[in-house]
Amino acid sequence: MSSARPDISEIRQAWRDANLAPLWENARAHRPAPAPEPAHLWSWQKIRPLLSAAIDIASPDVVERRVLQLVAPKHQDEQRTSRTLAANIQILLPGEKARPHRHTMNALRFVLEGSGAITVVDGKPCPMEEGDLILTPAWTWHEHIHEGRAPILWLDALDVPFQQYVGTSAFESGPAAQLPETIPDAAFSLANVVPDLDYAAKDYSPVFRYPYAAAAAAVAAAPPARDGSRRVRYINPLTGGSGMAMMDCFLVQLDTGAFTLPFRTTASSVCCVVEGSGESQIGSNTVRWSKRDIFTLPQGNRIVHKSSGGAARLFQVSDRDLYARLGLLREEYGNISA
Ligand code: 1HN
Repeated sequence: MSSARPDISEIRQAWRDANLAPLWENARAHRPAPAPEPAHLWSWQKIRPLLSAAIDIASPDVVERRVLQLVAPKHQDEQRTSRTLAANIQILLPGEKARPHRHTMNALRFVLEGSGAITVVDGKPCPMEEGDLILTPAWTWHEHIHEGRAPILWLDALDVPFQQYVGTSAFESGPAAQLPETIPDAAFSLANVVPDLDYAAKDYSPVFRYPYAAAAAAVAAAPPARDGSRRVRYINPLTGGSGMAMMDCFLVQLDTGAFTLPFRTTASSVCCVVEGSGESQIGSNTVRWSKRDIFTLPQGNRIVHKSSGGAARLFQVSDRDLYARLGLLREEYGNISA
């Protein structure tokens, strides 16, 4: 008697029981990359009243932070803004405080509306005025205190999705028993003179605050970058590298009427309109934007920006430097098919 042919359903069950799976039936294997994810716009005019609604519903006396997450349609399940970044809006009323804590996730604050708050980072008070960028890097203690006269709203951007993926998220409530040493900002008051210290000591900028007026003056004077926009990068003055390991920030100026050269990158960004209005072609979508709007530039899309009316300025937070250090950054300029 010849031996019976093996029964395929029995083999499948045996594979499952042994935690084995045939690669040739995996829909993701050996396929071209999926089409780039579409850009998403949060129009300030539309979301501003919805942000106000959080004021009565959540108080920082009770919840850790009064924050609404900007969840991109493609990332609903993970509640994130892009593959690596979580962008949120935080609101604080005059007299309110958001208590101190620290976490392994890097975070930044970019002020959208209001003034008069401070973020205290490892004991250093960082004033928050419109357009200011404040870093609260990995494992630094931070709290927010608002002594202004009107609500303040800022964009929070964090590397939460990336750190969840790599399994490094940790959190600790304050107050801090002991604060690490910091370097006074006065030691960095001249851009081309910095303290002579061990560069490798920390992988984030020792200066946490980047005031808008100075950044805006710098970008206005910057020569055009490869795509034709004027761009400045928010760096760590000790290394010339990105301000924090996982988030790389830029201020972009689009001069009146000019189009940028088409650009495509494997990195993703979240943009926030600081001044002016305009439109961006992002893949097959056209996003029309004005002051305080927030939109995504998901990886792989062909991107062209244009200001309408006068010059426009965009704040951009990206995972560009992270991808570059991992050997994953690919960038193209010019003749790119949509
Ligand atoms: C956080 O620590 C803050 O400190 C805001 O203001 C938003 C979202 C996820 C995890 C930590 C803050 C956050 C956050």
